[in-house]
Formats: sequence, structure tokens, C-alpha cells
Amino acid sequence: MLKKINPTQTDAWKALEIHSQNAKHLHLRDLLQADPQRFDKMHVHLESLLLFDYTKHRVTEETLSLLEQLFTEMDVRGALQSQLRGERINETENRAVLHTALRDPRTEPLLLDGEDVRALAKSELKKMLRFAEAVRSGRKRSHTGMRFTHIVNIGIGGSDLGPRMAVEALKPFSDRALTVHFVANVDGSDLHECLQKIDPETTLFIIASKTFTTQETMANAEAAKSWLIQQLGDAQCVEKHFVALSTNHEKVATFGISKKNNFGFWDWVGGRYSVWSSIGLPLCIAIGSKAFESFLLGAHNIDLHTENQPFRQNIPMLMAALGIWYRNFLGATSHVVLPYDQYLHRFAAFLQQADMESNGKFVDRSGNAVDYPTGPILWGEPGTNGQHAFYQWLHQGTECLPADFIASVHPQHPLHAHHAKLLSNFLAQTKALALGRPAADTAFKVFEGNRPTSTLLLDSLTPYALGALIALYEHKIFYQGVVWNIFSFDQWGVELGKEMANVILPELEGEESLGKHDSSTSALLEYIRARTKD
Ligand code: G6Q
Repeated sequence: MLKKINPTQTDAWKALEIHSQNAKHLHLRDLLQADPQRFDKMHVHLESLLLFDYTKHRVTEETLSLLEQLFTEMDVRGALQSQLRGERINETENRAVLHTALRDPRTEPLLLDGEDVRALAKSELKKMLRFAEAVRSGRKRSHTGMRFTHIVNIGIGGSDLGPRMAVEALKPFSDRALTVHFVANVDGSDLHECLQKIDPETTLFIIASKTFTTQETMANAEAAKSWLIQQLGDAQCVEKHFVALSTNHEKVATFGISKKNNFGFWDWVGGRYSVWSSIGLPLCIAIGSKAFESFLLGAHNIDLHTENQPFRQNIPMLMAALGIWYRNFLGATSHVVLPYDQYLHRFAAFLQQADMESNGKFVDRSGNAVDYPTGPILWGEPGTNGQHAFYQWLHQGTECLPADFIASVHPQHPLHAHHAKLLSNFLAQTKALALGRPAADTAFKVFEGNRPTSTLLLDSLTPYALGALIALYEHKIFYQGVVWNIFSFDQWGVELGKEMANVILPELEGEESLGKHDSSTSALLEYIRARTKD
């Protein structure tokens, strides 16, 4: 189990508080100038995969050793072992957290309640890979005997963001004869627009829902089913055109999907960590089983990396520690992720859920309100687009926040001149943010600089590299949650609004008098009801 330690009571935290008073005055310009060897000491290179450069951070050797001490006092390594061993570290839901087992090729048993989770994961993976290949090869046919050309994933949150981001990221590796669509929103326009683009005879619907009770997904799934039956004029078509990704076999059967067409997973896979499970099916169909296995392996190798490397060579630990430094000691309220890669255009949206749903918590592991900031706002957009939008704020705004710059040395397209331009911007931005321009003819043109950045430079955005990239952030999020003494794997914060929506829905649809609400909600409800009467 995870220890319950208030991080502010550790020696390292207290020392960091004192140290930060002086460190506030450090300028990256001086740090970089004072030590020409700074890069040599502050980067991690994973051969033929990626380079992580943390030279442009407002830290000294002392900062880093105090952060390392904090990690030791908070026992982050012990916590990782608790996770990897399958202890029920998601205490408020009484669940283990074992998404790492889904990508673990090792065959030694890993037991949870007497069951070997590695073996379970492998057998479900095999079933999914076989199915994906059958769709890709055309062996799996539609109700009217056609090859599938459209795949529609219906799911939301963790059952949407991961596969959606990854399908976009790995487009160059995908079979272009298959188009993968994603429908998430209960706003009917999402499904409606999708239905305009697909051919009912050649569309496979994937209903992705761990619980198979989520309002949005069930509404879209039912509507898609009715639409298909109406289009093909035969209720039997559901058998060939619908599959499910779910832990709830009963509900799947009630919907009309047979057991063989349900690809299962388990309660020890959290939604936002589920792209490695059967929730990855749309990705697997898009890129094929070999590439999907490579995606899993890339993540597994980061699991081994973070388990075994010392702090100064451990990328997720460094990412986590730097984030804590800015959040808790230098007052940063947000963290920006800037992939200079159009294929990663959904990466920040994916991370936003992974990070903010995990670490946006104000209650510690003992149930007390924390008296220090926890997870920051995470946001981002691809470069160079962002440069023409919000970078003004990054360069000359009044807040200083850490940024992750991500790019690949080799592009996945043949337009090499474009890539040189992209990378020149990529390098120029982190340099400009760090050094600024202290003197100018007017104050308006002054750049203070001292804006910290990490650079994550992939060799190329392959399935293996994407798996690794996601796993780096997953572990970062985990370590930060451990240090902040919060539970990162529950999400009680999403419940209240859902409960209230269930009360409001019948009131919105019905004629009866309204229940008790605050004056604003009542008035808005009345307003909508009055305008939708006929
Ligand atoms: C993720 C959350 C949440 C969840 C969705 C969809 O960690 O739990 O985003 O994934 O609410 O849930 P279902 O998969 O059960 O439909």
C-alpha cells in the first residue's frame, strides 16, 4: 500500500522551500553561460529512441539533489513496486492498478487474487490481434458479405481519448483503405456527422465502454444500432457489425453483442490508462497486430527504464520532479505540452485527461484537505500553430510556466524542407524562452526569458516510440501523485455533475413541476422548457 506521508513534513520539502528563495533569482541565461558542460550533465539519451534534455530548467545541482531526496523520503520507488506487484493502491475503489501488465511480454505469473494477470492479458490480446487481422485482411465480412472500410469507435473519456490520439499519431503506419472514426459526445451532432460519412454496408461499430452504462456511449450505441438496422433492413446485421470492448459482459449481451464479439478487460485497468487493453482495438485495426505489439513493447521498455534507472537518468522521475519544483516551489499554475508534430495533434488533449483526472485532487490519502498545490492545469497545441496564437503569452505574459517541447528528428512524410523549417522553429522557441532579449529599443520588445522548457526529441514517431512516450507521461503522473500524497487512480470529481444531470433530464423532457434547484438553474430550466414546448 502507498504510504501516507505529508510531503511538506519531509526534510527535503523544507530544504526546498528555503532553497527556492534563492533559486527564484536564478536566470537561465546565467546558468547556461556559467557552465558550458550543462547539457552533458542534464540530458538522458535512450539509444535510437529519444533524447530528453532538461538543461533549460531553472535548477542547480543542489535543486536536483534535494528533489531526489524528496523522492527518496516519499518512497516513490517503493510506491512503484506496490503498483507493479498489483497491490490495491487505488484504495478508494479497492482496486489494483496494473495497466503495466497489459504491455508486459514476460511470462512469469503475476498473481492477483490467485489469477495470473499477465496470462489473462495475453490471452485477450491474442483474441484482439486475431480479430484485427481478420478485419484488415477482409476475412471478417459484413452482413452483406463486404469488406469493412469504416470503423466507428463509440466511447468517451478513457474509452476515446487514448485510441483517438494514437490512431491520429500513427496514421502513417495505418491501412488507408480503412477509415477510423470516433464518436464520443452525447451532443447528437457528433454521431449525426459521422453517419453522413460512412457506408452502412461496410461499417464496423466498436462500442468501447468499461462499464457499458455510460450515458453518452449508450445513447450513441443505441442510436447507431437503430440506424444500421434501418439502413440494412435486417435486425440480424447487429451480429456482424457490432463488437464491444467492455468488462461488463452481461450488459454487452443485453445490448445484443455475443460473447465472442466482446473483447474484455478488467477492473485493474483504469479508463485513462486503458489504451493498452482491448480499448486499443481501433488502433490495432488501423496499424495491424505487429505494429500494435511494438507499441506495447515501447511502453514496457519505459516501465523497465523507470524501475531501474537512477534518478538523474530516469526520465519520468525527472519530469515529475521538475513539475513539482515549478508547481510547489516556484508557483506555476499550469504546464504546457507542445508537440512539433501534426500527427500528435490530440496528444495534449489525451494527456489533459491522464494528468488532470489523476492529480486534480484536494484531499490527501488520509482524507484531509491538502495545504499545498497538487496537479496543475495541463494544456497544449501543436507547434508551429501555437506560435501564431498563444506563444505571445508564453514569451511576454506575467506568468512563468514549464513547457514540454516534443519533436522527431525524422519526419513521417517526404517533405524534408518542411521538416527543417519545423525543427528550426522548435529549437528557436526553447532558446528564445530561456534567453529572452534583455535589451531592446522599447520596453515592448523586451523578453525577460528565464522560461523553462524540457526537450523530448524522438528519433521518429513510430508505434514503439509512441508507446514509450505515453508511458513516460504515465509514470510521471504516478510519481507526482505519490509525492503529493493523493490517490491518482480514482475520479470521484466526475460523479456529482452526472448525478445532477440524471435528476434534470426528466424535468427537461417532462411537463411536471420542477424539483428544488438554485434560482439560476431553475430559471434556465424553465427558459429551455418554455422554448421547446411545441
Ligand atoms: C477514466 C475515467 C473516464 C471513463 C469514461 C468512460 O479514467 O474513468 O474517463 O473512461 O467515463 O467510461 P466507460 O468506459 O465505462 O464508458
